Amino acid sequence: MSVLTISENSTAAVIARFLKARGVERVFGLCGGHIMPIWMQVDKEGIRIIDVRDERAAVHMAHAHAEITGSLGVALITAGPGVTNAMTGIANAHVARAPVLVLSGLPPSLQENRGALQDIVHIEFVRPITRYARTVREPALVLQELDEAVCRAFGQGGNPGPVFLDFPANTLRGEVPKALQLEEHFRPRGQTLLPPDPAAVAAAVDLLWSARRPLVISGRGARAVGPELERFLDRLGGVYLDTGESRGLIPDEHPSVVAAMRGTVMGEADVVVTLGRRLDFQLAYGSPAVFGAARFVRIADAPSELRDNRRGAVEMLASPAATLAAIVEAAGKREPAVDQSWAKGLRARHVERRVELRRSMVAAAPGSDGRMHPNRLLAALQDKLPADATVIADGGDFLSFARVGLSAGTYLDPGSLGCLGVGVPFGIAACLAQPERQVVVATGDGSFGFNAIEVDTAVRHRIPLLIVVANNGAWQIEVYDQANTYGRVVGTRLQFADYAAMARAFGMHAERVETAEDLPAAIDRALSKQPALLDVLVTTDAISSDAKSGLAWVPDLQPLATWDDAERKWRQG
Ligand SMILES: Cc1ncc(C[n+]2csc(CCOP(=O)(O)OP(=O)(O)O)c2C)c(N)n1
Ligand SMILES: [Mg+2]
Repeated sequence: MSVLTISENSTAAVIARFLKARGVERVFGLCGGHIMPIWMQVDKEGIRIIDVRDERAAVHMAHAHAEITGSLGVALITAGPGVTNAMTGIANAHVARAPVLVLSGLPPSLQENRGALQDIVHIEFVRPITRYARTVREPALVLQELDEAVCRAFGQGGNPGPVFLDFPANTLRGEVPKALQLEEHFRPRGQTLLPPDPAAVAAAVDLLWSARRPLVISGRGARAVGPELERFLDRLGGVYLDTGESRGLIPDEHPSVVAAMRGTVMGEADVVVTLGRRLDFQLAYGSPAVFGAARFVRIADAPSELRDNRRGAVEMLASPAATLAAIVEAAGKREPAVDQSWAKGLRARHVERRVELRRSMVAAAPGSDGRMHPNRLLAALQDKLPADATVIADGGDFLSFARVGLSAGTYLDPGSLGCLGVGVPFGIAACLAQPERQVVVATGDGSFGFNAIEVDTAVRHRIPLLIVVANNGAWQIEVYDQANTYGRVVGTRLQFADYAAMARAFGMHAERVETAEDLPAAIDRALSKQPALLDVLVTTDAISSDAKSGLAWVPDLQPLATWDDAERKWRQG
C-alpha cells in the first residue's frame, strides 16, 4: 500500500504554520480523511487539538474562545456532514458576530462532481452565514486566502463573524512554492483602530453634557473597553445597562449600574448611548414607543451595531475605546447636567431589588410536586462560586432564572439566535481560555441534551468544568406557553432522565440531587472533582419572567407583551 506523505511545504503544513504564527494555541475539531493533512500538521506545530464529538460543538467552542479572549477561534471539520453538522454553530457565530475561522476539506479535484465520498458544495450553503467563504484550489494562493479570511473574521471595517475556507485533498497535499511563503503573510496583524471624527466627538459632548437623564448601553463591540467605559461613566454620571453581551464589563458595585431597573430606565432616559450594541429585540428595537423622545448617540466599530433600527443624533463608526477617551478629553472640566436625584434614585431601587432577589431566591418554596424551585438551586450555587466565576447559562425558564440569579465575571448564553445547546461546548472552551477561573454551566435539561455527548470531551481533556442541569423533565417554557395559549400540552414533556448516570458512563463525577438540603455538600464534592455534573430535580411550577413576559409566545410587534402593547398604541397615534 502506498502512503501519501505530507511535505513541510505542503498547503496543509503552511496552513498549520500560519495558524501558529497568528497565535492560535488550540483548534477545536473532529477528524476525517479530507482534513487529515491539516490535522496532523496542526498537531506537529504544537497547537492543541480539542477533539469533540460533533462538529457543531467544535464551532460553538471556537465561538466561545473568540468571545472570551477577543482572539480568533478556529474549528477544523471534515467535508460533507462535518460541515452540515457545523451549520448551527456557524449561524450562531454569525448572529453573535464572533471571529471564527472554520477550515474544512473537499474530495480531490479530479473526483469533483463524480459522486465522490462526502462531496457536496459547502460554500453555497455557508456563504449567507459567513463573512467570507471560499474554496482554495491553488496551493500558491493559500496564504493570501488565509490572511484575507482572518481579516474578514475580525471585521476590519465591516462586521466581524465566521469565515469559511475549504481545500480539496490534493490541494492540501500540493506544494506551496517556497518563494511565495512570504513572512508578511504569516506576521500577525495588529488591531485596526478607527479614530473618531473630532466634529462628532464635539457634538456628542454637547448632547451628553446637556442631558438630564443619560443612559449608556454596552454590547459586543464594547467588550474590551472596560477601563475607558468606567472612566466615561465616572465623568458623565448617568446610568448604565448591559444586556448580556458584555456582562462583567462594569462591576455591579459601580454607582451607574441599574440592571434591575431596565424597563423603567429605557422609558425615562433622554439621551441613550449605544456602545457596540445593536438595538435588537432585547432593546425593543429602539422603538420610540418604549424609549419615548430619547435621542441616540451611536458608537461602534462594526456597521451592524451603528445604524440598526434607530438613527443616532450623533453616529460614530470608530473604535469604542478611543471614542470614549476622546469624549472625556473633549468634555474637559465641563459640568454634566445629569439629574443626580434621578440617577441615585434608580440606583437605590436597583440595589433594593437585588437584595430582595437574593432574599427571595434563598426562601423560594418548593412546587406542588415537592421539587425545589430553580432559584433555590441558583442561590446554593451562587454561595459556592467566586464572584468572578464565568457563567454559561442555557435553557428556557432556567436561562431566565440563571441570567438574573447568578452574578458573573464573564457571562455567555444562547444569545440573540436563541441557540439552545451552547452550554457544555461554551463551558469547555471557557475553561480552556480562562484556566484561572471557575466556570459553571447552568443549563436546562432540554438544552443540555443537544450537546450532552460533549461531557465525554470534557472528561478526555480533563476540563475542570462544573455542569449543573436543572432537570424539570420538560421543555418547560414551551409547556407553559402551550398550556396558557392553547390549553393543552403536546410534545414538550421529557423524562426525568438520569443525566448523572449518563455523565458517569463517560467517567465524569456526577450526582443526582433531589433536595435543597443536599445541595451545598453536593456542590462542594462536585467542585473538588471537576469535571463534574449535578443533575438537580427542580419543579415545573416555577414560572420565569421570560415565560410570563411574552418571549415564549412571540407577539407580533415586540418581543415582550408590555412593549408590544406600547408599540400597538403608539402606532395608532
Ligand atoms: C435549538 C433550539 N430549539 C428549540 C428552541 C425553542 N426553545 C426555546 S426555550 C425551549 C425549552 C428549553 O428547555 P430546557 O432547556 O429544559 O429549559 P426549561 O424551560 O425547562 O427550564 C425551547 C425548546 C430554541 N430556542 N433553540
Ligand atoms: Mg427543562
